[in-house]
Amino acid sequence: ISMLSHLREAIVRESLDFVVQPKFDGNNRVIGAELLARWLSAEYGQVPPTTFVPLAEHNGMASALGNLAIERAAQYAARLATTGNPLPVAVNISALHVMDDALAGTLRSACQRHRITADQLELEVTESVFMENSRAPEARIEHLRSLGFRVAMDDFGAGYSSLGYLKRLPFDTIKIDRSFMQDLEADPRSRHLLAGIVGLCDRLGMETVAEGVETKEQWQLLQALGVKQYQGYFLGRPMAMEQLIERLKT
Ligand code: G
Ligand code: G
Ligand code: MN
Ligand code: NA
Repeated sequence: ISMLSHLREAIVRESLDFVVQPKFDGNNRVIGAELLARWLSAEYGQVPPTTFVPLAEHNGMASALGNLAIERAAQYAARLATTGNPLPVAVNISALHVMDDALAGTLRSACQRHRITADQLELEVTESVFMENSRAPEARIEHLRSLGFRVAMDDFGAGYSSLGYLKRLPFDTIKIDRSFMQDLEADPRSRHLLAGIVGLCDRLGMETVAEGVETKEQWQLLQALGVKQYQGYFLGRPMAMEQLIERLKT
């Protein structure tokens, strides 16, 4: 049997795991968490999401995977709130799923069942949402935002990023791709670009998150460049929800 049929079964049986990676403010306080899918297969071992997410997307399972993630994100957001930390939980949403008519209803239903408000969920979409959809995704994303869900542009600067996307759509947050962090110390051009993106987003009323912060040196440089939100191995790796709750107690 193929990996695809095992993946289909894992999704149908809801046997994927979800870890969370915290996001931090400049004072190292946790301000939210991103949900990340993990698949431990009996046949293939730990399969990376860079393998199984595209496999799901290319085989009609983008929404099924996304629905599982939304359900878990809502559950985790409710859990965080009961521990006194009503932090938003961010969920990665495939470009195809954004255009699914059922998405808004799925999100609202998850919020109702878990007794959370829309602003306790954040949707992370990549710029591929603009390239893979022939119909304009603006209306869908505006609708989701009008319902109170926060929407972030993920991996900004990774691909054929166009400033036009920022013009077309007011995102709540821009997540600056980790490729910018990698040469931050060595390359002044990267620093100028990053500072420019942060300034631009400030003026457009969008928050910025630096992703993939791996070293103290990068983190210090980012502080100096005006970044206010951070994510990356230096500050916190993806972890089980229980671990995050323990960490929030200290
Ligand atoms: O967690 P990790 O760095 O291994 O994730 C690799 C890629 O898989 C990232 O692009 C991430 O956004 C994506 N990813 C992780 N979990 C999910 C998920 O639940 N849904 C979708 N659509 N993508 C995910
Ligand atoms: O595309 P997206 O930003 O959703 O991808 C998140 C992925 O990035 C996850 O797979 C996560 O494991 C990974 N990640 C998170 N922090 C870091 C980091 O500091 N360095 C690297 N290389 N990857 C990271
Ligand atoms: Mn993401
Ligand atoms: Na990202």
